[in-house]
Amino acid sequence: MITLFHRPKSRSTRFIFLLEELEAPYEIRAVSTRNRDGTGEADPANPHPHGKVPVISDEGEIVFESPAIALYLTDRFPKNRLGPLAGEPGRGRYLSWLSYYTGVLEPAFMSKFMNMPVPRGTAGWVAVEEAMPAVIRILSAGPYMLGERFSAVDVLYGTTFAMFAQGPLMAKSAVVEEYVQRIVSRPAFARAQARENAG
Ligand SMILES: N[C@@H](CCC(=O)N[C@@H](CS)C(=O)NCC(=O)O)C(=O)O
Repeated sequence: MITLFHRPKSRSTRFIFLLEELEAPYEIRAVSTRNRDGTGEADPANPHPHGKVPVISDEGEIVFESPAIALYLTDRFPKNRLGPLAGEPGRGRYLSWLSYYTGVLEPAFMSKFMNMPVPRGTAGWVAVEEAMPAVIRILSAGPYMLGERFSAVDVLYGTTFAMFAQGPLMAKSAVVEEYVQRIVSRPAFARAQARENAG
């Protein structure tokens, strides 16, 4: 049984979506976190080193950080083939785009949000204006980040773009909007929303 340490409407929400896609046995453990305005407190029961969510526990095996959780879960519950396993074709591409999510894409959005230039040659990430064309090139060639197959990478990217595509952080793109529609129209996405709203 997987325990998801969760705060509603946060980065942990997408892991309800992934767990639904995987048809994995899970329970949700609601925790508090600190908020952007300085209010709130980390829950002492949350094993994340900074009291953040998401975190999962697999019978005591703790995993934190979104790409690590995605990889752990798709390896652990391979039935629905949500990520190529070690030795399978596409594994390299899978690991690369998972890592790119927190190594490049999130910092790119955060730099833009904070109006911070990204120093070429020093920062490990690039500006949104460089990252998004690379992602759009991939999505123009196939419906999903790994090509024909939906994967856990799409859970991360699709839910992120669903949040940003209508805002000032991202240039409008029909390719991205169609991609978001493909992701949010999945039955597991609706089940996850219902599960979250049920509390
Ligand atoms: N790098 C982490 C980021 C996790 C994160 O920042 N989560 C936010 C919620 S969306 C949080 O827990 N914030 C509370 C805090 O910063 O103390 C991941 O991708 O899993």
